[in-house]
Amino acid sequence: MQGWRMARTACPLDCPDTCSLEVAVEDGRITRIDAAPGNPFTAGFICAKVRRHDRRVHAPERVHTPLIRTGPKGAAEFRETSWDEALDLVADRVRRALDVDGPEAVVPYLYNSSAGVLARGGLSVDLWERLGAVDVEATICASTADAAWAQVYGTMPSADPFDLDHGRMILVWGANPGISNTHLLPLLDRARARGATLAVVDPRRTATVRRADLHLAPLPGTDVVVALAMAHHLERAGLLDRAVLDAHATGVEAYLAAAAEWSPERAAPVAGVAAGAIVELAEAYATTRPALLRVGWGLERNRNGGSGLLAVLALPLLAGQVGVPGSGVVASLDSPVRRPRAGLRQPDGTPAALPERTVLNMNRIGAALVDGDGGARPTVLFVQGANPAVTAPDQLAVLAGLAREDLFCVVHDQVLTDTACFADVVLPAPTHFEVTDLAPSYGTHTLQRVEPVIARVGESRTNDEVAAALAVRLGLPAEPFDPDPERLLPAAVASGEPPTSEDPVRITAEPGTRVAFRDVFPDHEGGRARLHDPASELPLPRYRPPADDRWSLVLVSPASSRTVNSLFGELDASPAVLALHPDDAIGRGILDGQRVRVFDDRVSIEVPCRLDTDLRPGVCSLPKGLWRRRVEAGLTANAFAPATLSDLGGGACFNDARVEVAPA
Ligand SMILES: Nc1nc2c(c(=O)[nH]1)N[C@H]1C(S)=C(S)[C@@H](COP(=O)(O)OP(=O)(O)OC[C@H]3O[C@@H](n4cnc5c(=O)[nH]c(N)nc54)[C@H](O)[C@@H]3O)O[C@H]1N2
Ligand SMILES: Nc1nc2c(c(=O)[nH]1)N[C@H]1C(S)=C(S)[C@@H](COP(=O)(O)OP(=O)(O)OC[C@H]3O[C@@H](n4cnc5c(=O)[nH]c(N)nc54)[C@H](O)[C@@H]3O)O[C@H]1N2
Ligand code: SF4
Ligand SMILES: [Mo]
Repeated sequence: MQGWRMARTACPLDCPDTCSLEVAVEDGRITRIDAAPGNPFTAGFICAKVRRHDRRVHAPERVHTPLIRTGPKGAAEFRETSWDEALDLVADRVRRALDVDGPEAVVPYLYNSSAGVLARGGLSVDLWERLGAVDVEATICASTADAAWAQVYGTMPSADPFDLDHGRMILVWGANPGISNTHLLPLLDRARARGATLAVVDPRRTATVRRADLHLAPLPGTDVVVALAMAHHLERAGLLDRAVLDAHATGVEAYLAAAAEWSPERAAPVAGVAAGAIVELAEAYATTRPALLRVGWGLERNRNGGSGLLAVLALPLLAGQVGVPGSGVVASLDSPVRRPRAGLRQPDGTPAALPERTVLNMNRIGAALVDGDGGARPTVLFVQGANPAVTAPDQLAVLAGLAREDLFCVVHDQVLTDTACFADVVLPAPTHFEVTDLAPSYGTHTLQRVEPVIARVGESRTNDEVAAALAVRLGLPAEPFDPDPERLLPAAVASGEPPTSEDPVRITAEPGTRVAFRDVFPDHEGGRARLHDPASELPLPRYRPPADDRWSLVLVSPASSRTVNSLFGELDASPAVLALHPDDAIGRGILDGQRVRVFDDRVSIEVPCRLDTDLRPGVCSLPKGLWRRRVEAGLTANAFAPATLSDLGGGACFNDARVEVAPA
């Protein structure tokens, strides 16, 4: 590919925006990446990370050929090898494990949330399903929020981000669009310029909070009592919209009975906010019409995550904020990992013929690797599109598991990640600039074509190609595993034709056409929202105090502008910094810039500390997605994150980490 040209594609990274990209290619290398026109949500700009994505595509860390381990586990010593040797070895070890240890000892850890539909939900999923290997549930992100949405609203689609143009009030709850959903910011600014009120519920003063009229900074994990107290106040102040509740909700009295236990005065000390601030927010939300709620994932990542979401998602009905443009909820439009797989299990695979599989919650991967976590101890781990050494909870257990001499570990990735350092076999994967795929958006209504704008770097193979090659070696029929994307793409699109190179951006719903309880309704009985679901594991929201109160600081690990999860983490070598509120520093004798020890009873790390008034007292922060090299001990925030599960959907509890901090 000699010469200079412009090419067009889309960004399928795990980010709600799903930008349309214009890429300059010179002599086969990417030299510039910017926003492409034609996408109403993302035209104009892209994030700084992806503007420099070429540094990763053409990075020295890129894996170019399959690798086989030559040194001790974790030492990252490998020799290059051929695909045939690597695949024969992997297939042989998988076959042996299936026969000798049983399918429950073969663990495919597939996530691929930063890749297109085929890479995520394609043949790889089919392969492990057919082999009867362990079914690793993708619970590390959004599973709590998705379960809560399903409980309250069923399959009802969420509002469109462009509905912000109609809201007189925007309530952002547990989301940080300035970092993780940047194309929402211009819409928030436009709403502000029109005179709309902006309120934010977040323990930190984010860039969004700095634009806001109202800010409530509850302690992480206490959203449930804040939202129930808002509901309680609406009832006692006569601000409930009884007509809307009668028409569109069930379980109202049970919900209000749960809320009756949480007056703002009782909720205030639990959440660490003023009762008056809860009342003010409740009244503003109920009386400014229309008001639009934007919920993020910040409130799901703790023991009360399901309760928090159930309580918050009821507010639009209680306040009657439904039925007109600019009301309702902007949530995840399409969950990052639940992508259309219908049709991909073709052509001969009927679900009935599939073997029974053991289920493993992804958040328990550490315990599972170490001792089986109550089930079989894995002997084969196949990691694809994930970096659990730095993204899963209970990092000590994950690293101990990865270091097991008797675990055969395969990692399929683009670069030598912290997880790949432990692999017996590393397989090179292409970036999305090298493949054909589809990128659906979970933050706006688009479906786009992902194009190969450059040739494959090195000998990389797609997830589907690897699945196809392993399927043949493991005795499965070749035809259903044909990895040609042009064959698979139409099957991945639920309705209509997939977008084409000539027409790469498909708008899947026009703004203003999915107004809740006007155009779209829950698929529950009577088209009603369920505020109480007796059939659920969590029928009503409820508050549970922290399980462990020995350590006084909550450690949160929010998304940072430098990485998407841990992707791009290799490009930053600076030491990780702990952010701490000055009030928490003074009593501990900690000065700005000083080295501190962050510890609990199992883990101790040393990092520089930055005093930061943007945090609320009682909460400290390390970014999510750090690579191990960023901290001397090789342990990140995930070492403090418990592998406990949320109260709904088995979700991760990263923000239930509790630590103490002292001068180093
Ligand atoms: N640049 C960038 N963009 C990303 C990502 C990234 O890593 N980097 N990750 C992508 C992915 S995978 C996801 S899931 C989304 C996440 O998108 P967001 O949900 O916006 O991101 P988070 O940073 O997880 O959390 C949002 C906010 O919740 C706050 N928070 C923490 N705990 C609580 C709590 O208990 N209650 C409340 N009310 N707020 C709380 C945090 O302080 C944070 O400001 O972003 C996506 N976009
Ligand atoms: N402490 C803390 N940890 C967290 C969170 C938190 O809030 N706090 N949040 C969590 C969240 S929201 C998420 S979504 C998870 C994400 O957790 P992971 O999915 O484990 O993390 P990523 O860093 O996104 O890893 C994706 C990897 O896939 C590779 N990749 C990209 N495309 C392809 C492809 O097509 N094929 C293959 N084979 N590989 C590919 C990338 O190079 C990258 O290394 O992390 C969680 N971890
Ligand atoms: S990571 Fe998000 S903001 Fe950045 S280019 Fe991709 S879709 Fe756009
Ligand atoms: Mo996520």
